[in-house]
Amino acid sequence: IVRIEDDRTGLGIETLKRAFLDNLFYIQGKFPAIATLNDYYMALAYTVRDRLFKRWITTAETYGNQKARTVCYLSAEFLMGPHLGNNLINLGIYEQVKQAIEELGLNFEELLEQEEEPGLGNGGLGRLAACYLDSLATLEIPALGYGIRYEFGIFNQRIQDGWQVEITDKWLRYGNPWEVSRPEWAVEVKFGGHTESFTDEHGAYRVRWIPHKVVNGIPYDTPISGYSVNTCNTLRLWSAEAPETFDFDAFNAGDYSRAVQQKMASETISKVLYPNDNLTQGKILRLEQQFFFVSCSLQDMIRILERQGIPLEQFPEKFSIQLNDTHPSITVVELMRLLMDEHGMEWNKAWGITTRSLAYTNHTLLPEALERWPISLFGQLLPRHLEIIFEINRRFLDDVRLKFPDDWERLGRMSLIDESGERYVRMANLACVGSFAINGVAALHTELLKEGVLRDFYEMYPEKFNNKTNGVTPRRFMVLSNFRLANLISRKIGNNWVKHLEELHKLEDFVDDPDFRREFREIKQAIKQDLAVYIKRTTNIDVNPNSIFDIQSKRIHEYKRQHLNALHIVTLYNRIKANPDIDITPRTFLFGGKAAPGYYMAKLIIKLINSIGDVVNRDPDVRGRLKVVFLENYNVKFAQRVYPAADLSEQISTAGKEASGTGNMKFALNGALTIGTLDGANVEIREEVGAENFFLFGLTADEVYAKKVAGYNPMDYYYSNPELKLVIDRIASGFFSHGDANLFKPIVDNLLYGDPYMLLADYQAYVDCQEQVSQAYQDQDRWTRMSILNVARMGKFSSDRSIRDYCEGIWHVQSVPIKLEE
Ligand code: 26V
Repeated sequence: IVRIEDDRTGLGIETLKRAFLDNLFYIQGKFPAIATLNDYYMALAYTVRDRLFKRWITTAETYGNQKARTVCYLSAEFLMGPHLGNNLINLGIYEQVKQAIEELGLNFEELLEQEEEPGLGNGGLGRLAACYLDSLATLEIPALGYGIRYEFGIFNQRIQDGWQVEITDKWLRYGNPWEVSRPEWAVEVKFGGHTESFTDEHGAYRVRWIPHKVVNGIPYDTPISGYSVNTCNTLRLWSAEAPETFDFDAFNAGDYSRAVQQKMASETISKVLYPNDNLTQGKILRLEQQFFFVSCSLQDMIRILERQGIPLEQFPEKFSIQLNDTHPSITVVELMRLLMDEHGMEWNKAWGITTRSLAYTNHTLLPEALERWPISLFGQLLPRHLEIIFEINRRFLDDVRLKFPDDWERLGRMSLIDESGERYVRMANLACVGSFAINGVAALHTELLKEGVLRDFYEMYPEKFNNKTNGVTPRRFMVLSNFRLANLISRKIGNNWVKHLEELHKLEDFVDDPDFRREFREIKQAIKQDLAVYIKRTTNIDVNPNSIFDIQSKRIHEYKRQHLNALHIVTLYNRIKANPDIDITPRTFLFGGKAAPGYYMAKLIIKLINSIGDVVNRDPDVRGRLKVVFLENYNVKFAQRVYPAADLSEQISTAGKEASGTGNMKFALNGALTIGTLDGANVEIREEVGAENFFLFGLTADEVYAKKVAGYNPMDYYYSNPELKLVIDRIASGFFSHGDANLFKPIVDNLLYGDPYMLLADYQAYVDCQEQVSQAYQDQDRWTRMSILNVARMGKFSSDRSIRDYCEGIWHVQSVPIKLEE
C-alpha cells in the first residue's frame, strides 16, 4: 500500500514543507516573495498547531468518556513563555521541523525568536503554574488550567539613562495562533447590586442576588502538550465582554453614553495584569478580576459535570481545585453561592462539597502581600458573598471557641474579618477555613508558615498542613534552552532523565572522566561566548567570556537584596582603586529583572546598578576585570538564554523571606554553582548537591528573627567595618551619580537607619563567601567537578516530582493515558 501523509498531521520533511507553505498561503494570505518574518512564524505556528489538534481532541474525548477525575488549577497568572519551541520538543519533531524550514531557505532560530511571549504573570508564582501544566500533561493527568486572558501582560522594560521605563505589552497585536475561542461556552458573571430574601415553594429560606451589572466571560483555550505522550490538556483563560444589555439602569433610562461607558468598564476587567509582585493595594478592579475568573471557572466546571450526567453532589469526586495563592480564594464563597442560591442546596451539604474540593497553596510570608479587602468595598461589589462570609465566620468562630474556650485574642486573630481598625476581609483566613489542604512551597517555608503567619490555623487544623516543594520543568529549562548540555547528558546516560530527572544521578559516574569534564566545560564556555555576543549587540558592552558569569535574575525587590550584590561590586572596585595591581578573578556581574512600576526603592536599585556599571565598566584602572551589565526586559524567553550561561547563581534573600525560589533550581540544573542564604528551597538544594558544592553565607531565619527581637542596629556594622563604611560612603558621596549625593540617599538612609532586610548584618559573610567563589574558580577543574555534581544531583527539583507529590498527597488523581487510533 502507498501511504499518503495528511498535510495536517504528517511528519515527513516534504509534508512539513508543503503544510507550511499551505498555511502561509491560506492562513496568512501570503506567498514567499511578500511574506514577512511574522508571516513565516505564523505559518510555522499553525503547522505545529495542526499536529497538536488530533491529540488535543482525543484527550478531551477520552476524559469525557471516562468521566475522569480532573485537577483544576486556578491561578490569576500563567507565565507560559513562547509556545512554539516547547511544543516542538514535546511532540518530538524539533529536528524534522528545523530541517524542513532550513530546506526552504529560512532561518529557523529567527522564526522561533519572532514569537511574542504571553507574559501573563509577574514572576515565580505565574511561572510555577506554567511548569505545573507542563508536568500535568507529561504525567498524563486530566487537568485544566483556569485563569485570565489579560489583553496586556507584564509590561516590557526599557532602560533609559539607567532608569526603568515601562512599555505596554501588546502581545495580541499580530494575533495569537495558540488559542481557540469558545464563545459557545460563555458564562455570565454578576457584580454589585443588592440581595433579597424570599421563601421558595418548599417553604425554605432563599436569597436572590439582584446585580447592578452582568459581564460575559468568553473562554479562550490553549493546548498544553505533554512530553513524549499523546496527552494534550487545556489552559482555559477568560476574557471579559459586555453583553448587549449590560447596565439595566442606564439602558432603561436611555442614557446611551453612560451605557457605553459601562460597556467599556466591563471590558476593562481582563484588560491588564497587575504588575505587583508581593504587594496588595486593595484596588477594586483587582477584586473584580479575581471574582470574574473564579465565577467563570466554577460555572464551567458545573457545566462539564452536567454534560457528563454527574450529580452535583459528586463535585468533589470529579474535581480537585487548587488555589494558587489567595488570588482565587473567593472560590470558597462563590462555590457556596452557586450550590445554594443557583442550585437550591442547603448550607451543610454545600459546605461539605466546598471543603472537600478545595486546596490552598501559600506563596509568600511577606505581610504586605497578604490580601485583605475593605468590607465596604467588598460589600459593594459582592453583597451576597459578604453575607455568606459572615455566616461562614459565625460558624467557624463557634468551632474555634469549642476548641479553645475563652481565648479571645485567638478569636480576633482567626476571624475572617479583621476588626482591629477599618474592617477587612482576610483572604488567607478564608482560604484556610474553606480548604481541606494547605501547603507551603518549600520545607522551610512550610515550617515558617506553621510557626508564623498561619500558626493559629495550624493549631486548629494540624492535619490540613503539608509541604510541596516547588519544581521546574526540565523540558523548557534544559532540553529546549540548553540543547548542547542536554545532548551531552543523553549521550552519556540515555534520555530517560528528561522524564525521570533523578536519573541525572548517573552523571556522577563521569565526574572523574577528564574527557567528560572537558566537554562539559567547553559547552558552558560556548554558551557564555554566545551570551557575550548578544550583550555586545544589545548594550555595546564587551564582556570577557573567561570571567565568572555571576548572575542575579529575578524580580527586583528589597528582600531579594540585589543591592547587597551591588555592595559587593563596589567592594571589589574599591580594592582595585586602592591597589590597581591587586590579583582579582575577573567577573561579569549580570542583573535581570523588572521592578513593580510603583515600587520606588526597587526602581532606584536598578538605577544604582546601572550607575555603578557606568563607572566600573569605563574605569581604565579596572582593566576590564569587572563588568556590570543590566539585562533589559528579563522575561521567559530571555531567561532561557541566561540560565545556561551562568557560572554563579545569586540566591541571596534575607533568610525567611523567599518562600521557595525557582530560578535557583533552573540555574543549578544548568550547572551554575549557587551562592546563597539558608532560605526557601536553597536549603533543600544544598542538601541535595552537598554542602561542599554550595557557597553558603549569612544569618539563618532564626538568627534574623532573634536579632530583630534583640534590637538590630545597622550602624554597629557600619562603624565597625571600615571596608563596608567605604562602600556606603562612596555611594552616598555621589561618586556613582556625577556628584549628586541626593540620588541614592534613600537607599543609603534605608540601610543605615533601619535596614529591614539586614544587608549590613550579612555583608561581611557575603564578601568572604564571594572570595571563596573566586578562589574556587581559579581551579577550573575543581569548579567543573562541582558544577557537574550540581547537575547530577538536581533530580529532586523537577516539577514532575512536585506534581506527583500533589497527586498523591492532595488531589488523589490518577493518570489517564491517551490512545490515538490510527
Ligand atoms: C501577589 C500580588 C498581590 C496583589 C497584586 C498582584 C500580585 C501578584 C502576585 C502576588 C504573589 C506574590 C507571591 C509570589 O509570587 N510568590 C513567589 O512564589 C514562587 C512560587 O512558589 C516562589 O518560588 C517565590 O519564592 C515566591 O516569592
